Amino acid sequence: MTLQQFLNSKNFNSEINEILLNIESGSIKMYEKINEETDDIFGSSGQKNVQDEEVQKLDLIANDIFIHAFNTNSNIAKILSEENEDIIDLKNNGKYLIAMDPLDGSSNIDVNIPVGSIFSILKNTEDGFLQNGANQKLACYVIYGTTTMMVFAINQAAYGFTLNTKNKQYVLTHPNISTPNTGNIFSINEGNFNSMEKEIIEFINYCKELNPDGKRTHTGRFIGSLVADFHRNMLKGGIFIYPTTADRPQGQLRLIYECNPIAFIAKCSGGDSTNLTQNILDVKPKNIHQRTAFVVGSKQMVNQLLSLYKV
Ligand code: AFP
Repeated sequence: MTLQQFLNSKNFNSEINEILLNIESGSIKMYEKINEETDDIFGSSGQKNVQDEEVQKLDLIANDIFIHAFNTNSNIAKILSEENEDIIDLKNNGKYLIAMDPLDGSSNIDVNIPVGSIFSILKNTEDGFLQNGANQKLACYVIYGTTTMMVFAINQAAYGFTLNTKNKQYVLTHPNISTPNTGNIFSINEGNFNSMEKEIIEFINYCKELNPDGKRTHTGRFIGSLVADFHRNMLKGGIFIYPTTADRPQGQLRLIYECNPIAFIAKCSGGDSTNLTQNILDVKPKNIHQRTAFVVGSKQMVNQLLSLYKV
């Protein structure tokens, strides 16, 4: 079943369908850029973004592609992008807001590791982008990996579509994604080990414990590309942790356009998320590029980590 056929078979509202088709067309352009054109996609653009991070050439390409894709949609009032300090006002009374990280994990482009695009869709209310993640109407990511996949969550369910690269159609390959309640994967950058909270260290040590036969109980996987790390854990069962650290006292990941959409997809597939104080989806953002500590994954593993904070 193609994405279009799937949308015809559901009764999501037509505005949501249109946004999904915008993401579809933008992501196919991204696929073509990365896999078929390959000219001028590597390396730094020489610019820094609002967070003082180096902007890669493909970051700018992705930003332009998706802004262009949404620009034509009169249902979208504003776009918030990781690559733009200010909100982009499309100057219409559209009912929806889009927050996006057009290219997550861009430091991985030059070494051929999967990257992704992340989208959060909110109603256009007077709070603007400063709404709890629980208010999201739709959350979506695209992973450009060994295959290109579009995963989205709506109405409490999560779906995955894989791009057939011959006819450039997304095909439903993962209907009603359900994440395992527990798993054996833990994903964390252990380079931060010595500046993490003691509870996180305790959890990592627990993951490294051996069973009575002397075999490992967990496996460590961290690729440094949130979408790829989350996607694997969602399908196989596991936990992703990016806590506050000495280098990143507020956390590394952005609440509105990285953590919220990923947390929403996790919830709709049966997983859970937290900033280690409260559920990520209940956090009221204070500013548009806010960072946060982020834990997401299989319910039982998230609960186990949180239980260490209660002792
Ligand atoms: P970029 O989008 O700036 O490349 O950042 C990627 C990311 O936010 C996320 O995808 C990773 O989980 C995380 O950074 C990796 O960061 P560390 O290098 O600090 O582990």
